[in-house]
Amino acid sequence: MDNRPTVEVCFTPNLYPLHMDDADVVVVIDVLRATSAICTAFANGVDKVIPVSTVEEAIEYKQKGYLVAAERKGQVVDGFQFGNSPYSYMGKELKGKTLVITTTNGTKAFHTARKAKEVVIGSLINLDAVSNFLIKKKKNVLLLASGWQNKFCLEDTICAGAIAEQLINTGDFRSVQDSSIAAKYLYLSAKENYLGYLKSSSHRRRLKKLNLNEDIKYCLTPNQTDVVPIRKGNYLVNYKA
Ligand code: 3SL
Repeated sequence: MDNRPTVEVCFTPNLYPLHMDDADVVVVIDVLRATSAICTAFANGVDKVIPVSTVEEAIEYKQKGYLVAAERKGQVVDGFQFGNSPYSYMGKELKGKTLVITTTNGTKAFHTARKAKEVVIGSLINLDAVSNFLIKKKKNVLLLASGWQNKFCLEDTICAGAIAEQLINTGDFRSVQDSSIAAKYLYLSAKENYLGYLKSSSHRRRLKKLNLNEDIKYCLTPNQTDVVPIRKGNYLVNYKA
């Protein structure tokens, strides 16, 4: 009998109930752009991130004086200072602060996994860091792609495939589901040129129309930071070994 922990991929949040019982650690992935933005915020010294699902919750935090970001359909929601661009989270003024954020899909996926034992944030920009964190844990991992409004997204699946590949290559993990095999093959086809591979993907086109090309390039550049945001209560902190 093979007792090695599993690493599996869930293509969209609405499939999560089918996978959740197999997971000790859930990795929420939203490459374009929520989890890339969250990793960037930690890399630039943000202390805590509180992901919330709705704009109403975000407004409540804003009224209490928090620094709050809100994005819907790729754009900053009226009345908020920040949206979902990683470039908004590179300033020194955010150091030591708590950031509250709501996004179309990423923070909803975080909420979907709220009952998971452990939740971690993954993206291409912290690919090796999050993979090494999971390799050390040696627990059953579920890679949850945030998708777009519960539809499949190529970039999140490719990132899931990249993480799965690193775990499998250690020999300490196994994958049994076809979603994981598919994610791995998509990653292997894309890994030499993420930008080119995703050229006609729906979210890349959506963000390009909003003139967010620089965000796309940034989010598709692997290993720019070694932060590993982990859930603690209802918020995220950067894991420190
Ligand atoms: O869906 C999300 O959470 C966002 O990342 C979408 S967007 O990149 O801001 O359009």
